[in-house]
Amino acid sequence: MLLMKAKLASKVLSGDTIAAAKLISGIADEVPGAFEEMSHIYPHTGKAYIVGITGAPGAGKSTLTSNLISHFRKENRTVGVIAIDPTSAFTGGALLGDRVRMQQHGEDKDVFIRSLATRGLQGGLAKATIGTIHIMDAMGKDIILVETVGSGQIEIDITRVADTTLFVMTPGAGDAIQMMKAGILEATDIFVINKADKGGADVIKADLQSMLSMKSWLPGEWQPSITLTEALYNKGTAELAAEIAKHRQYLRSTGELEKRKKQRLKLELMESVERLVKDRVSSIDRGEYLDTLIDDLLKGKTDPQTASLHLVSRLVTELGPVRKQRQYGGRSRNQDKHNQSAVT
Ligand SMILES: Nc1nc2c(ncn2[C@@H]2O[C@H](COP(=O)(O)OP(=O)(O)OP(=O)(O)O)[C@@H](O)[C@H]2O)c(=O)[nH]1
Ligand SMILES: [Mg+2]
Repeated sequence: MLLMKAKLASKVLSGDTIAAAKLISGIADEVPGAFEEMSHIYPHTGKAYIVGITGAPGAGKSTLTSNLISHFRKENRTVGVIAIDPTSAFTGGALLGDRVRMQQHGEDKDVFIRSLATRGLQGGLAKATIGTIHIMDAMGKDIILVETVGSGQIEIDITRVADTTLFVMTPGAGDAIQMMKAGILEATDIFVINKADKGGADVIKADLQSMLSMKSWLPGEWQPSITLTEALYNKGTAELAAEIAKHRQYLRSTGELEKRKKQRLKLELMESVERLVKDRVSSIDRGEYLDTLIDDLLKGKTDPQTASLHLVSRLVTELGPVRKQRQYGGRSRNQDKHNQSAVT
């Protein structure tokens, strides 16, 4: 069993996209073996540059992404793309559209495109996205583009995983005002005004500039830049790529890049701890302990704060035996493997 798992990871590392897709699904579905498998992936990560592309539905994110893929491929860079499905019904058809738009890259073995469904994800978007980023990174992808629809908190989420965050806007009413509410001004590194062919791009640019000028900036702080594009006609792609490179250079020279990496690792560590604690809590006395606590809560015998303190102290006493049990389990699995190979 263990042997099989390591095989999957090494397949991923050798560039097997089917194995990679399997592992990504494993993480998204929280298959326990998938996390063990990731231990073989981690040593090969940390090289890729991550660009988040967010914005309203239909703003042109996928068209821009496709243009950026072509641009980076011309520079001989390998590219990974993670398209995060729109969850709501009104954007439900977008996935098919994305496939069509990105189809031209489907034959290129140096481009790996994968979509993630946020619907039904237990651990949320961040965990599955980060896992997929690691896998693509370990496969040697130089740049990873993460497209997500920004229609709520998700666009803020993306800034937690990306090195550079693009926010795609289109000429039209309301956009600039909404941005202020959602805190997007703070979360964005590069603003893209797409569909500039439609006119009105100058108006939105001026709005944006005046909003940016109202903010007070620290000396040397990155001030979001604004790039105009016509993604449908592949105009502005090189300028946008140059802005991304400029921001990357800024992050590198200020130490901010490492800071963002650390933030991501912290997020991942905390999620892992959360999963571990929840798993352990649910398994104390085969779940009976938790049931009893919940009953006590229902009857008003205790409150969540007090109950959680009890729970944590119980967990501390449980951890010793649990660890021993696991070590024993590990030996017994190896033993099985041994027996198996002796038979064959
Ligand atoms: N006129 C014009 N249309 C564009 C431009 N860029 C994209 N479009 C069109 O806008 C529509 C939406 O483009 P997408 O790239 O799918 O937009 P998206 O932001 O990925 O959309 P979702 O993934 O559904 O949120 C398509 O019909 C594109 O052809 C542009 O620069 N000008
Ligand atoms: Mg799209």
